[in-house]
Amino acid sequence: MQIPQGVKNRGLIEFVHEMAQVCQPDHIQWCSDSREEYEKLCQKLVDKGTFTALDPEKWPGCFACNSDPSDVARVEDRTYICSRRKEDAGPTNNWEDPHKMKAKLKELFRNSMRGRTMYVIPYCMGPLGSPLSKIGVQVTDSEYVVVNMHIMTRMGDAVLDMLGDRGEFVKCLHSVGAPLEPGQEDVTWPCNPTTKYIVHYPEDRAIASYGSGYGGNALLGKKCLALRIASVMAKEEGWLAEHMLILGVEDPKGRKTYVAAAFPSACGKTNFAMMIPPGEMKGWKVTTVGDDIAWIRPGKGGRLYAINPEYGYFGVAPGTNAKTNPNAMATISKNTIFTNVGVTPDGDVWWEGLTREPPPGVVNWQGQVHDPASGKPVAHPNARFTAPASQCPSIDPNWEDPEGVPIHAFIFGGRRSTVVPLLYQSFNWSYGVYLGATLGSEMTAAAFGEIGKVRRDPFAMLPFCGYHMGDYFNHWLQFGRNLRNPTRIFGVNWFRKDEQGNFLWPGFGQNMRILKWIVQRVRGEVSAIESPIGWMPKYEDIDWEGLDFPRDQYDVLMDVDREAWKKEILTHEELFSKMFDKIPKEFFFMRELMLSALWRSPEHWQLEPE
Ligand code: TSX
Ligand code: MN
Repeated sequence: MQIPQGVKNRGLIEFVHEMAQVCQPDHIQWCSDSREEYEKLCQKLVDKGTFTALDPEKWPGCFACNSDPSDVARVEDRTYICSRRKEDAGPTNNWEDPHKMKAKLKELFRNSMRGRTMYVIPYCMGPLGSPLSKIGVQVTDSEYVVVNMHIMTRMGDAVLDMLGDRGEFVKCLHSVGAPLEPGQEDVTWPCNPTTKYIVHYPEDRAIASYGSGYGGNALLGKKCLALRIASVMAKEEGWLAEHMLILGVEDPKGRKTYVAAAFPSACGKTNFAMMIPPGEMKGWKVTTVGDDIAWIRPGKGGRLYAINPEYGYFGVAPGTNAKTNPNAMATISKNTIFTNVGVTPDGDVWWEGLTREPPPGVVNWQGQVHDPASGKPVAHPNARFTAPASQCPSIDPNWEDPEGVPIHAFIFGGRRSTVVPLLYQSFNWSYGVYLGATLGSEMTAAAFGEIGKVRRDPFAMLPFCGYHMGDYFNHWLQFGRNLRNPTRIFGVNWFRKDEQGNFLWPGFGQNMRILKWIVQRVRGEVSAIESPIGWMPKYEDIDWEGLDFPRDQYDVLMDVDREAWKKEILTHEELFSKMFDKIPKEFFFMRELMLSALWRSPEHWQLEPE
């Protein structure tokens, strides 16, 4: 094996050597961060028929590709946390004994890269040189993975420098699980249609992914490292690795407030991270630090600081358009990879929600000319774009600050058509942790269960926590005990509906009005009403400039129905029963406090003194 000059780390050389011994690739290629390498690999993917170059006038530097129909999403039932002890993985993760799993995977990976090239990708999650960043090295036999990693991570020589000769890194092994016999022709999306494994070894800081080429399963820096492995590191080292967007709010005086927000899937996280305030709110601006993951640590002044470990966006395409997210549209206008969208004969792309009607002759994600009568969608509902974060017009000037940005508020939100009001503020840190732990969202796609049913997704971390969820709640509580001035926590729900099924809140850019109240609360500039479920804004304290939103509609949107809330709180029990042995005792007290407060009728809800 030829080792490039810049590689001095013994552990790295050993790792690559060992992986090559097992996987038996035809070639080994060490990756750099060069544009030349990126373009060469894109061209290779075009030559193989995987990529289609889009119209260079309309979509400069953009490509589209379709995955195998069996390889369109994360595979949660094939995702494992192989901690030494089963109870460390907890009841919400799949677990297998790490020795047994390694033996099984060794057989799967044996010769798995025959006929292919093994690419070695040294990458950094977080700004280069930041004390908050973590290094990973992924070996993979997928060119699609390499070009996506070019966009989603900082990679190459600078990372090798950071790693030095003794630095530690997360070992990431990936194979599509489709070796080629001599002379065998490749398919456009190699993967293993029957066998897939996404395996994490938290104590070893190692990840092995087999059989899938799809983003969340194959770009190991994202969900696998930056959430599952990092959450374990964070618990041990006293920080937080969260499934949160980070945005900045600038007020008319130029003062900046950063917030981090957790939402389950299908709540419009990327839209919120890139939100454009309504024109009437002159001088208010939103900037984007990240749309998916936040690493958060206590820092200067007893405050929390956060980085976005990622370098790009791997966002859902359907529903994205010039109205819902103009900043995303600008971000993906060049140098973007589209996966499982529709493509027109003249090199344009299309997905549901981009425009009203699909363009004539558009080819769907399965490669067939779209037939409107078929009822089949043009784009897969989980179709994605991979785009550089630096291309986002609202990118925050401090998004690559190695110290991170100071976080002044946390927001938890879900998609709830009933019960949960538009906006409320937690009384304190522990109650805020309870709000995060009981986060729930209504299902919008049949693929995830009964439509309209509330699915609990604590902190939006259920599929991404690398250890016992009960231990995770306790870590959040403990984290707050160590903060001199705990960050304020808020709950939001953009999705409440009236009896006729209409959304009560216009959402999108209008959410700026909600952010403004949050910013004012953080600064102690506005009072609130003490309801049983938290502090809530008075109608006259929301900025209604340019929006006709009558008080009676506000009252419906903010209503706390006491009977509905008693029922809601009882459903929290269901969630906790699963991990009863490790649920913090605070949660039970919190529930009793809330239940008793719900006996008090609204006319007795107190206004907090100014
Ligand atoms: O992303 C959304 N956000 C956050 C934006 C900053 N979506 C899309 C969710 C799907 C991924 C929303 N949908 C939001 C929202 O705030 N609100 C809604 C619900 C809604 C949908 C359509 C309208 C209004 C609300 N249309 C009109 O009022 C015309
Ligand atoms: Mn996510």
